[in-house]
Amino acid sequence: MPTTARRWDIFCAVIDNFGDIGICWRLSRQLAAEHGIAVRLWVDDLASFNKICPQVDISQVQQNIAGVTIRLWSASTDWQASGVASVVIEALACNVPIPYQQLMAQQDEKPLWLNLEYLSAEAWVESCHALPSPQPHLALDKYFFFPGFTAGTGGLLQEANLQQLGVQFLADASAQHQFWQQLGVNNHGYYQQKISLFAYDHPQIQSLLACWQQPDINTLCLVPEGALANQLMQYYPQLKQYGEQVINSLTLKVLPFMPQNDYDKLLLACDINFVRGEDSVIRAHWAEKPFIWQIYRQAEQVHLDKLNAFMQRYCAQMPEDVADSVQHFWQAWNTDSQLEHSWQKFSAMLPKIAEYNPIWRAALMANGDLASNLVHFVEKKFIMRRNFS
Ligand code: TRH
Repeated sequence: MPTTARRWDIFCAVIDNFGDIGICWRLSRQLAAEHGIAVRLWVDDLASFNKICPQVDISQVQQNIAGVTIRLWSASTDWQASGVASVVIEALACNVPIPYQQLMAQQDEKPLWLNLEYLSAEAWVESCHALPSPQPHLALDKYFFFPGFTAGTGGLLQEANLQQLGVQFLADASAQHQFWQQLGVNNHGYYQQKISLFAYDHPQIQSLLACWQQPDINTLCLVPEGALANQLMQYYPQLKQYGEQVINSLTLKVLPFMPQNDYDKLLLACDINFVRGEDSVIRAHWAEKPFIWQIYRQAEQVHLDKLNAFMQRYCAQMPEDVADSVQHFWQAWNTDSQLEHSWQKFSAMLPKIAEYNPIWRAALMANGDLASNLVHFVEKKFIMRRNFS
């Protein structure tokens, strides 16, 4: 039986923020839409899910959206009654519930169990990708699957038609106009610079906002609701939730969270994108506009090693002066430093960064997309199993 005819279960525990569910939701939709797989997405926090997908009804323990069965994962879930799938993915270091693990071990044909790991550009990822993760107490086949930026990893999430949709959107002035109106921006043509600012809080944010108040450039800065918007509303008491405030040539606007597909459009529609965490940064790659990444902070500053590993890869083929300005500003943005000087350097390089990003994207696309790589991996494992049984 091809794996596409099998059922897959994806487990998603929402730790904080939206990256966990954001990634699982994209993956589930793509597996269903492009690979015809019957996916059940088990998620323990429907309220967070609802923020990025408003169709999610938080009162329903089971629902079907975009061809994916969404199930609430809770302490009272009856695993015996729901049954197990042939392919089980525990996403982003969550743990498949013990009763479910036991059920897996009881099956005649054992499910294939995958640990879909966090994204990192560090070199060690290639040596761990696709390795078995022994489970002697359960006699189940489990493997690590790492997303990544090289051919030796599982690649990155990207839908087959994404590039085409982006080109169409950017060629369609009326679709863009409609999109801006939907966001409550009626005069988008007035702004020479539109910036999306999705970030955690930043103690020096005002030093950056000062740079965007130059009289010669009208700047629109769109801030999704959350930690940074809250910080800005404290600095600028007239700025209200979902409202806007004009400060010299800068218009600050707080946006409600929007559906994931609309957020992807926002990244296309803006000139510069500040992104964070794990999922929005990859979407910024696909939008190809100059972007700045605020990495998810971890204890003992380990995230800075990850940031450096990514910058090494991303900047490797850039002209030296461009690479230098990117690294300087990204470091400042991720180390809570003053931002004025490094922003001036970075902004001088914006046209060159915009020229470089499609080249970087093309290199990443050569690695295949994560969902397809996952499907091929699973198929190979089932074929091997059949041949050895
Ligand atoms: O929300 P995040 O900070 O998520 C983080 C990271 O994933 C981090 O690695 C993880 O450990 C932590 O969560 C628990 O940033 P990220 O990854 O960009 O996820 C945001 C998601 O929200 C992404 O899928 C895009 C989506 N989004 C919308 O759908 N609408 C919006 O309006 C916005 C701003 C984002």
